[in-house]
Amino acid sequence: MIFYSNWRSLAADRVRVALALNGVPHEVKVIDMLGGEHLKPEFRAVNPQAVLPALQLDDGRVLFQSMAIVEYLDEIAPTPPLLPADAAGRARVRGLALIHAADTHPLLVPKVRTHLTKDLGLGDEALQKWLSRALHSGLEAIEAQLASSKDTGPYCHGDQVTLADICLASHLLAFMFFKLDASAYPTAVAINERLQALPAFAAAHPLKQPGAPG
Ligand SMILES: N[C@@H](CCC(=O)N[C@@H](CS)C(=O)NCC(=O)O)C(=O)O
Repeated sequence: MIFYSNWRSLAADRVRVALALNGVPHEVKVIDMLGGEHLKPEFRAVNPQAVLPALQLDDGRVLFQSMAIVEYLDEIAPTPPLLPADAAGRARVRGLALIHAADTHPLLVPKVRTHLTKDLGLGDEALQKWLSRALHSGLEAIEAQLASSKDTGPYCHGDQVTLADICLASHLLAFMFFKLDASAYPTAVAINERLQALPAFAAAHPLKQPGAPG
């Protein structure tokens, strides 16, 4: 398998953590996203949407969209399982994950930031407000769910790491990248600290990947 990735991509991070958790063998191909390599025809031939990540299977088929890829990995290598055994639990985990992956992260990606600044003329301060509002409102919603549910345990859902934790960690990486303060969300922060202490999350951290600033 070839995992098309970049240290700065939060969506790639979600797949990187899943790969680290379930140990599926793969090769990493770094795409220089900040330099625009993902927009070139060579990468569009891999993923016509021109976004990271992508996962090329050994038979040549290419999987796209991080949540679909993580669920694929969970299906082919279900140890540890990234989704709970019960339907309501799976819905809760997917719901928590999607607050980040569907409702928040799309507002932050490079092409949206470029559109806001280059096409619509937003200045740095206004852009930071945009990012801050998106990230705070997402984390506020996640925190409210986590803090109010008896299903929350040491991790987002009980005592097993799930897709919700992968997305929570990704959300807090965005807080780090955009220099925001997450202290108003103590349940989320405490869970993330537990996650970052796990070898898979530690090894997958963006700042430990090739190309990351030293
Ligand atoms: N929903 C997609 C998001 C993919 C995405 O937008 N990836 C970003 C990096 S995190 C990207 O490649 N953006 C390129 C761009 O904005 O030009 C997923 O979860 O895979």
